[in-house]
Order: sequence, then structure tokens, then C-alpha cells
Amino acid sequence: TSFDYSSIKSNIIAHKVESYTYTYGTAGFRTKAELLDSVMYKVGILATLRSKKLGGATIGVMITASHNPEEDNGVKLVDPRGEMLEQSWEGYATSLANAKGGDALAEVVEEIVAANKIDTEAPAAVIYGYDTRPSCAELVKCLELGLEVSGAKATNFGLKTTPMLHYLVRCINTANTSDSYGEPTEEGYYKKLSEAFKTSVKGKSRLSPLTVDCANGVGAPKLREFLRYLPEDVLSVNIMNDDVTSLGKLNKDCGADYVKTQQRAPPGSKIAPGSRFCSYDGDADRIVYYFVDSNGTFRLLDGDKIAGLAAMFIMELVHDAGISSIKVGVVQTAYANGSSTNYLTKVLNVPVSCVSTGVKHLHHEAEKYDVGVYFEANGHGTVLFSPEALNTIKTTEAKTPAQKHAIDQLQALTELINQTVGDAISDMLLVETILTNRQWTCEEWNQAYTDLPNRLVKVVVKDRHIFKTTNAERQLVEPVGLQGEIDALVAKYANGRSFVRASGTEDAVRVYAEASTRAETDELASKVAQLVY
Ligand code: 16G
Ligand code: ZN
Repeated sequence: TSFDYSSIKSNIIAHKVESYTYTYGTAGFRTKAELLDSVMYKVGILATLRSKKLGGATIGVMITASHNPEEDNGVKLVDPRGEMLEQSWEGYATSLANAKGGDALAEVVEEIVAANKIDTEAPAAVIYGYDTRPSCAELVKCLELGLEVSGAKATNFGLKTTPMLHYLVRCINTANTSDSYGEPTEEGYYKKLSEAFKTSVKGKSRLSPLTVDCANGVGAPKLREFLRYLPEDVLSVNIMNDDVTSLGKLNKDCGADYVKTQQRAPPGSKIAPGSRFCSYDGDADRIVYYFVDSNGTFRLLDGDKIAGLAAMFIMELVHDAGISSIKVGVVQTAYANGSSTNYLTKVLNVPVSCVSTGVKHLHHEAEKYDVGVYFEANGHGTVLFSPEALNTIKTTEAKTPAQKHAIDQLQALTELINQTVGDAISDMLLVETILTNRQWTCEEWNQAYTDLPNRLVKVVVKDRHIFKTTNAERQLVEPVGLQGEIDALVAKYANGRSFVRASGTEDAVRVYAEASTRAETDELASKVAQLVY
């Protein structure tokens, strides 16, 4: 097969709703599944072009809408190192998606080819995967057509979590190099993570069982499969919300997003003092932990708490390993709880950067550190080790048994952590590693700091695009004057903080507020929301 303009034109899939405008945003394309047929076709073409541009490197395509309702779907591209599509190509994705009719489509393709000096006869390789949504089967066919007319060598990897697909892309592109990331199979992923986990917890007593809420999504079958590689005496897991066949259950009253926004356990979970729970989202790239304390109060251990735990553990290992050249840093967004930032900077003394919402921003900032821990409060995050840090860990020779242990632990962490993107299974193993090594309960983990009460309000406005921010979304520059009014309100509250930004995934504006007490927080949030409305 080769790249064929007439075939690209004649096979185009028509738009179901002519007036709808598509945008490739922070989460790729995401909307009602019934609107996505035409988009999938074009994403197939785009993935081919991207691969041709990069000399035939394998590009990934993941079909999922993460924590969105079951009737939604979405798609995003994965670049050769397992990272999100390079930002400069997002505009091409949007232009392609909105091209109506064969001629318009061919024109946009020609523009992309010319702007990037793409040799259309160059080879192209694309792999793709999808989650458990009922709409995936149909959308996969549309994607396959786009891949076919543009002449890609396409491989269907089937049902996958989002982070597994990122892992596979990186493995394929690094195969047979000194930088090899692992075996490019699902089994290779399970083996890599399970072996690293066994090393990480060696000699320590197993913790009490962990209950995992899989949001009735792809995480359920994949976690079940993964556990076949880990004996029960190493990690004991109970899986709940694993119904991926009944319609209407995906993300419904369960999953990481539900738990984070509702600040409560999914209905039906038998959570009691002493038990340890976590929730994945619908494509298993996000995770939050939680428990109830001895008073029966629900306590959330979100992305900020995971970042704090990971940074603390890694810094101690680096210290014990005697590798002072490795500098650890943490990346957060404006949604990070003020107490977590305070803990990181004042207690752990670790540098913290704040960036705009969206994984790509966090990921790139984390690459600036030797070891970059990044997490969004919503539970999406991972840890990146720079090539130099990896090399130092590999080559440092231990002088004492304690030093050797720390180096081995660090080495295992580099294998355990999915460094391509946030990964619920991998992040869960990271948390379990740390808790097991410390022999900590969730209650002990939670003692690092106490979250300030916080509130997130969604405000539907006439035009969210008039809200322009600066300083990592923490301040508004437009509408002019509004930030001054927010500042004046915030000044009235002890530990007050509030910011306003337009959502990148919904047609709405988000207002975040935190303050010393629940009542003050709610009051601040509602007053700022009134300013915006
Ligand atoms: C997307 C982002 C997520 C972010 C969320 C914010 C990726 C892969 N996902 O889902 O990281 O937290 O958007 O949504 O980057 P918002 O803009 O609607 O608040
Ligand atoms: Zn997700």
C-alpha cells in the first residue's frame, strides 16, 4: 500500500453533524462517540504522516475517553518515545478533523506534507489500542480505513490501558538499542513491572489486602491478568467494579474521578477503618488512594499525596545511595493543595515547579530534573529519570551494604515506574512499594500534612475563551480587572487561595478555592464564582 490522494479523498467519512467543530485539546479529541467516525479516519491519516515525518518511527493511537461517561469516546496520538503528540502537531490534527469533503481534506494533507517536507513514499508504522467502550469497535474500523488509504503498516494491539499503549510504543521504537525500554508485548509489560515490584519489597512483610476500584473499565481485566505474575504472598489485591460487559457501568458512580470530586468511596465499597483502597479511572492512567480513619472519616490520598510520598522516598534513597549529584524535583499544577506545596518546599526541601494543567506540560517540566516527580491532584502522574540519572544509578559502586540496598532499590524503581505517562497499575505498585518498605498504613502516610479544605466549582459562561491566564493559570489577565476583584476577596481569608481558568475539556470555566475551614472555602468559591458568572 502507498500514500494515495485519490483514495484519501474518495474514502472520506462524512461528518455526522456539519456544524460541529473539533479541537485536539489536552486529551486529544474527546466528545460523544457518535461524532467521531470522521475524526478517526483523519487521525489514521495524521498518524501515518507523523510516522513518515519521523522516518518510519512507530506512532501510537489510543481510543478512549478516560473518565468520561460511556457514551463519549476520544482518541489521542502517542509519539515515538511514548509521549504525547508534539504540541506543534495539535493544530494539524484540528485542521484535518474539521476538513469537510475530499477536496478540503486533500488540501490540508498537502499543507501538512509541504510544511513538514514529508516524503509521502517514506515508510510508516502505527500501532493502536482501545478501551472497553461499546463504541470502540466501530471507531477502530474508521481508524483502520484512514491508516489503509495513507499506506501505514498498522498493527492492532487490541484492548489496552492507555499507559500500556504508551509503553508499547516506546518499547517498539527502542528495540535493539542501548536505550531499550522493554519487551514490546503486554506480557513484557507485566513481567517488567512484577519483577521490579518483587525486588522492591524483598525481605519485607506483605501489607494487608488492597482493594482496587477499576471504574468498570479496562483496568479490571488488565489488573487481573497482571496479578497472575505476582504471588498472593507478595501483593494481595481485591478487585471491585470490574464489570466491563454490562452497558452503562463504565465510570458510573466509581473510579478515580468520582472519588476525587465527590470526596467519598464508591457506593457499595465495604470500606472500614484499617482498610486500604484505591480507584483507577476508565483507561487506568489515573489513581487515587483513600481510607477511613479511626473516627470513620473518609480521607483522600490524591495525586498530591502520592507525589509527596514518592518524593520523600526517592530523596531518602538517593541520599542513602550516596549519589548527591542526582537532584530530585516535583512538578505540580495550580490545583495542588497549598499544604502539599508547603510540605514539599518546607519539609522535604525539594524544588517545586508549577505549570499549566495537562500532562504534556507537567511531563516536559519534569524532564528538567535528574529525577522529576510530577502529579496532578486528580491522580495523573509519574516519575521521570534523566538518562544521566539512570546511568549514575547503574554504574555507582556501593561501599556499604546499606548503600548497595539503596542503589538496588533505585534501580528497581526505574523499572517499576512507567516513565512514558501516568499509569494507575505502575503508580499503585510505587505506592505499595513505599508503604511496604515503611510498613506504613494509609493513616501514617496521610500524616505528612493535612490538606486545606478546597472546592472546585464549574461555571457555565457565555464564552469561556475570554478568560486568559498567566503564571501557570494562577492569575487572570483577561477580562481586565477581574483578577483584582478575586485578589480582594482572597485577602479576606486566612490561607485563602483562588484562581479561575477556562476548562480545556468542557465548555465551562473552573473556579478553585481553598482556605482554612470548610465553610470559608465554600464561601470563597461561591463568591469568586459569582464574579465570573
Ligand atoms: C485532560 C488532561 C488532564 C487534565 C484535565 C483537565 C491529559 C492527558 N489529560 O484530561 O491531565 O487534568 O484535562 O481538564 O493531559 P480541564 O481542562 O477540563 O480542567
Ligand atoms: Zn484517564
